[in-house]
Amino acid sequence: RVKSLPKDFVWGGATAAYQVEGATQVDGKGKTMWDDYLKAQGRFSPDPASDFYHLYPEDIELAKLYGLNAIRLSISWTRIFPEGYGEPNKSGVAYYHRLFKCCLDNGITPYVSLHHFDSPKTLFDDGDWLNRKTIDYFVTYADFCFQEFTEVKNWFTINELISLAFSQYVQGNFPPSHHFDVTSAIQAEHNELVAHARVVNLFKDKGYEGRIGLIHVLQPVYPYPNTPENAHAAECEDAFMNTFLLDGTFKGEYEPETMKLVNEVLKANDAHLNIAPGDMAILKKASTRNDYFGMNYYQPSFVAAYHGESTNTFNGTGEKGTSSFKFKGVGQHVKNPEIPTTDWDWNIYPKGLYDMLKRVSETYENCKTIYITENGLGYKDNYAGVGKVIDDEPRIDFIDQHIEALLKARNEGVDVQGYFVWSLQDQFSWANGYNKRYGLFYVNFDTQAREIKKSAQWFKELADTMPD
Ligand code: BGP
Repeated sequence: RVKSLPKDFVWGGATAAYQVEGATQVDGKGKTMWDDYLKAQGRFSPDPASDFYHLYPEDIELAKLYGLNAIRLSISWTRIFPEGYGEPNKSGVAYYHRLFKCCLDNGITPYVSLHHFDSPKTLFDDGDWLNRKTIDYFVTYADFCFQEFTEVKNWFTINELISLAFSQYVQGNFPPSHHFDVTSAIQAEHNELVAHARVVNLFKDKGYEGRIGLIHVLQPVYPYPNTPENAHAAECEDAFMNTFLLDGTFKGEYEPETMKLVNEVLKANDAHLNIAPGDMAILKKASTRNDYFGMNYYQPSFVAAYHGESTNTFNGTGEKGTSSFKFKGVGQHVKNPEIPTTDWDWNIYPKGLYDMLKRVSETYENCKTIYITENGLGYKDNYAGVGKVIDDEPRIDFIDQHIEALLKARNEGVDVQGYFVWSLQDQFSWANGYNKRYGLFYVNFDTQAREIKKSAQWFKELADTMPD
């Protein structure tokens, strides 16, 4: 089964600050939009998570031992600016210097995002990305990080703009839990794009050293069954979830064909988008200045037309078959019986990764180098005891098939230069908690002990195929 990796391939594991660090109330950290929300929800706590705040040396050491050469991290905005703005918090700044140093000392290159779903509570209360002041504060925070963390050479502005907007305002499983508030969703998508573009422009105008880009999760949409009506539903969902953001990022304009479909979605939901004067010029300017693109890929959706009222249920427990999603005037998610699914009802379809890589590289000439910045399998791993390797064969199969799809696209000319598995170590999942594990390394959340999974050994084997 073992294939080989290309020379200089970036081979990493991904994390996000709030999902791994824990230590949410130490060293002057401010609250994010999650702290009070999770407390009120009472299902699980972000403390101590994987206690990465204290145990990062161990995790970086494991990464090195198992053949990784890169890690995705995010900076928690509220460790640096507890309120989102104002005076920087020295201990937060010092923590990230220690963390980056540890990575670099071990030959693990850090790829760092500035925002991974963790808006400061103060700004969240004031409208989050719907309030344009958040954009200004984000630019100031970004500028501070570029000046301060000169040891970082690979930056991403925002992680998964669509997941944040969609989960907050359509699916309702992220705070503030709105359902089918389509106006807020599309506005948040647009405002986050403006924030990203302003940061890219600043990075380039000020001549900071290094590379910058953003991360989109791409979820291909296939009609099922393939009828003309369902094909149209798939196009609408695709425009709303993928094309709107890709156009905004790499063309600096929303193509007429994209807007036709997006407007159809907005109209069916009595929603509207407000584009402020000057926004499109900002997007245009940034559209040629991204050094690379981070693509996250998990699954496609299969869609049939739907014109009834919107309704959804979210499977956040891993009880197979409990999710449903019906979006008025867009479509409903259906099960394609030929496609296997996870316990959380996510479709397993590696070809979707290949399809998306081809599409992005063929459609967007400003999209240069691509890194797969997340891909992995949420799975209920079976703990085997202290010091015992955990058998996670289904995860190996999943990663193996996706690497295969990546290499196929690469062989056909798509410039993919790296792969980050989600996730490096087990961590908590925003809307699912601690039983949805993704890590190469198992975390015993009672003791914080790390155990090795077979997938980590497999990862190492593949790393060893890379030519020197
Ligand atoms: C992405 C996020 C990650 C992560 C992952 C898995 O959307 O960037 O933060 O959590 O998906 O999703 P989940 O935790 O919902 O299974």
